[in-house]
Amino acid sequence: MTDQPAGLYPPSAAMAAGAHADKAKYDEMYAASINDPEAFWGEHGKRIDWIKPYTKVKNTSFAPGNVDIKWYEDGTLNISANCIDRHLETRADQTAIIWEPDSPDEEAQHITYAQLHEKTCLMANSLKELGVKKGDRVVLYLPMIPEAAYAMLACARIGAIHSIVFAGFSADALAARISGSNAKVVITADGAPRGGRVTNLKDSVNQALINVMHDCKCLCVKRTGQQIAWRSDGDYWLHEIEETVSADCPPEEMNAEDPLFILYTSGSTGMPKGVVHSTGGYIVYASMTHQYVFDYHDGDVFWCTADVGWVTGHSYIVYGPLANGATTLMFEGVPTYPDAGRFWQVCEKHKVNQFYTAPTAIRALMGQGDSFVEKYDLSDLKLLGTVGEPINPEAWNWYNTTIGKGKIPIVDTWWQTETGGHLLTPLPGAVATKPGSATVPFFGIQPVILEPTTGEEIHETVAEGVLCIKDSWPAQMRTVWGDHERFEKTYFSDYKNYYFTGDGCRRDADGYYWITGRVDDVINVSGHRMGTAEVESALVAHAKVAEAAVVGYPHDIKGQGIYAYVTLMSGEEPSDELRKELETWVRSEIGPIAKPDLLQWAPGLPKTRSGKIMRRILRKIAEDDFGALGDTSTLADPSVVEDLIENRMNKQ
Ligand code: 6R9
Repeated sequence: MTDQPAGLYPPSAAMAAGAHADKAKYDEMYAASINDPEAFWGEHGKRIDWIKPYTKVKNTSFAPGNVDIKWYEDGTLNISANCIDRHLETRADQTAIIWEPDSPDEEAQHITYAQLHEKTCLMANSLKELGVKKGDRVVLYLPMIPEAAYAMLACARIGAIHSIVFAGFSADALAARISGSNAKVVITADGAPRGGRVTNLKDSVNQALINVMHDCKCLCVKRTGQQIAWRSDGDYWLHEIEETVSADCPPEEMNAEDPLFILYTSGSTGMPKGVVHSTGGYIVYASMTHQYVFDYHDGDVFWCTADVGWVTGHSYIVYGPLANGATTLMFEGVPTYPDAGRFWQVCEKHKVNQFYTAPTAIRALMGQGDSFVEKYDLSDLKLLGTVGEPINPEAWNWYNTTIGKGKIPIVDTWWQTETGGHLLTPLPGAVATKPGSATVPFFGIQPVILEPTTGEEIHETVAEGVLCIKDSWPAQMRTVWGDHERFEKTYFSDYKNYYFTGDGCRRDADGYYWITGRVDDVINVSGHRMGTAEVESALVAHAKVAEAAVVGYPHDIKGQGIYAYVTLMSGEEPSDELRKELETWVRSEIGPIAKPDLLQWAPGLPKTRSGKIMRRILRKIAEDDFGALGDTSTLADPSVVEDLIENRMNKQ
């Protein structure tokens, strides 16, 4: 056993020796990245093939009223060429994507770089056939099948902007996103097998398109072969169009600042916003973090278990790994089907070297016992990663001992849809880890902790407050789709001249960062972001609901669960039936991930005299923490709180 202090896990000598960066290298590169960002990113931008090389590197401003972020602004490139074509000379026959289907009985696919090139070109030409041009938006609503990667790369190839909608979102949520980006085409599949059940995606698309006012075509991938309803006009099978188009599609020359994708994410107010990422800086940063953080080496098999519908899937299933010429694994299924050994069976089967997942999955599997792990040979694993939420010590220990056998590093990566890639993370050969801490900044990242009310930067090493970032990095989001003002207001107005992350954070005496959770009304359910405002507006859209307030509460598996307080219209009576009706309603308005875990009938909600709902109190009640409600004297009607507590205790 080691004689290391409890809670500190330094890189093994072997790891440090073989890694892309050891401690000295990390220190040197980090210092260089901060002292002279122009020189640092100018140099590392060269990891990407440019059509026209950049002469300018960084041109960024966080100044109030003038937030403007540009990287490599006079360079041109194509991301699909960087992820495919440039590897063809040396890696044409190397597997680019290993695809593992939902059912272990169905055969896996190994797609080589040469095949990826052909498939992407066919998809790109099919999109062109449907009239898609540079700058047009294409929505993807797909299962985790290779076509999802082809579609992303095909859009990038012809300069179309993709907007992926997680296939678990409802038809209504899909319609809002298709309309919001005025998409020309939506790409979907007939059905999506997941966990042994099949959802009919095409049906959801049909339903969504009824509510879309502009003309939007639908390109459909045949996945299951099930019966589907075809619209009278505007529907196309991918395999049919592909028969008519060329298998060669020259990549479009894109400016570094041309948008690559839009990805909707939840915020503290209003409806989800379309986060816009651009081309040059994004791919430099996604590929560099993929290489250094996972210590990816040629020939390794890398598996990120996220869905491509989330940013993690964008950066670390598709763009980062493929830009590095990696072999990336794409999994269609779920961790518990056919049983809780599925992840480990896939690791053994495909000799996975780096495995990257979310704490919620680890907690769910940990609860099923070790026998599901012990059946499989996990000796190819060299590194484990986590993302999405803070990892609790029990889950960390289980991941470390049961999966990693106490021998391999765990990288806890903190980042966001908005950041495009990892910002706080250990490099496995360089940084000693502490369970529960995302440790230290990646190259070029200057985290600061501000006192929340004054906005003053806390310079002492030991600090607690809100986490902001002082200066731009290449993969930073550029704007909110169609609403630059909202971009400035959301991220740059509470704390001037900083990027505000929305997270609370503590810095310890060693300078390590510990994320303490969101400080806004965003909750983190199974690693997925959900705005409480979104769930509230779905609830109040129901005819029988007068008012609703939604908060997060601690949940053993999901991290946070959704707790909804619902006030009914007068004349309506609470019932189990109505509770079910409301749950189904939220599922159809947003999707299954937004379904309240607990729904409490609230005759009234605690409000200030000015009518503001006091969420602080609702959070405490949801947490069963009745002793710490704080000051309730400003409430318009304090008796409301007693009612809520009583009902909570009766677990109605
Ligand atoms: C990549 C991703 C972002 C929010 C973020 C924070 C939480 C993500 C974390 C983490 C603690 C980590 N978060 N990684 N909290 N430790 N390693 O998850 O993006 O869906 O936009 O969520 O998730 O609260 O602000 P996104």
